[in-house]
Amino acid sequence: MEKLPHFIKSAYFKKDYPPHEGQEFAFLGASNSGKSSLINGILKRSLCKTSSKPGHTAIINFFKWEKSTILVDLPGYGYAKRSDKEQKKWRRSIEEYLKTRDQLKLCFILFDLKRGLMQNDLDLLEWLADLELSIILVATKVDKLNQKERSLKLKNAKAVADPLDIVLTSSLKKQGLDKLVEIMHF
Ligand SMILES: Nc1nc2c(ncn2[C@@H]2O[C@H](COP(=O)(O)OP(=O)(O)O)[C@@H](O)[C@H]2O)c(=O)[nH]1
Ligand SMILES: [Mg+2]
Repeated sequence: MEKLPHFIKSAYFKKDYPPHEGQEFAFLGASNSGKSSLINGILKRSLCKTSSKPGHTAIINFFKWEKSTILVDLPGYGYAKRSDKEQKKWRRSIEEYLKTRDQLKLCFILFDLKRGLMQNDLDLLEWLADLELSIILVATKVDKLNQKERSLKLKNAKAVADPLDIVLTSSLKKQGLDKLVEIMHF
């Protein structure tokens, strides 16, 4: 019997993606938006490396979660210290994945609620919509805000993201993760 969950592999390009007949859910967002922490929260294991130093890799990581479901940690964007060459490699890598991965069922786009939606996030939203991919917006680290700040930030984000819905999460407090699980099981 296969042990679940587990890390499958890392890849830059399609030739190295793991073959399988199940479905994939991708996690996208700026560096430091909390992608790896959220994936660990869903896996209920610390399999995915998290970091307070953003943007150190531009690699795609595949994690097997359930029998026929794989979670994909895509490299974060908007990391200014990346060189032009790295930036190009990042774009090629992420673009190839989004354009060619038949198993991709849904993209979760994460953003730190305290920072709000940034231009990079909006560009990504537009790009994914052009590719006709399904999108769910996920606000992260909501534990950093009190109730009042939270509703204000959410209101601002909703105004920009309309008509997309936003799921509120905190990996730290294990909030909202069940909602994401529910969406993936739907
Ligand atoms: N307060 C708080 N911090 C978080 C949360 N999720 C992630 N972080 C922190 O944010 C930083 C970046 O997280 P990480 O998961 O590595 O983000 P990634 O770069 O998008 O994969 C780390 O220092 C985490 O500890 C959360 O729910 N609450
Ligand atoms: Mg990460």
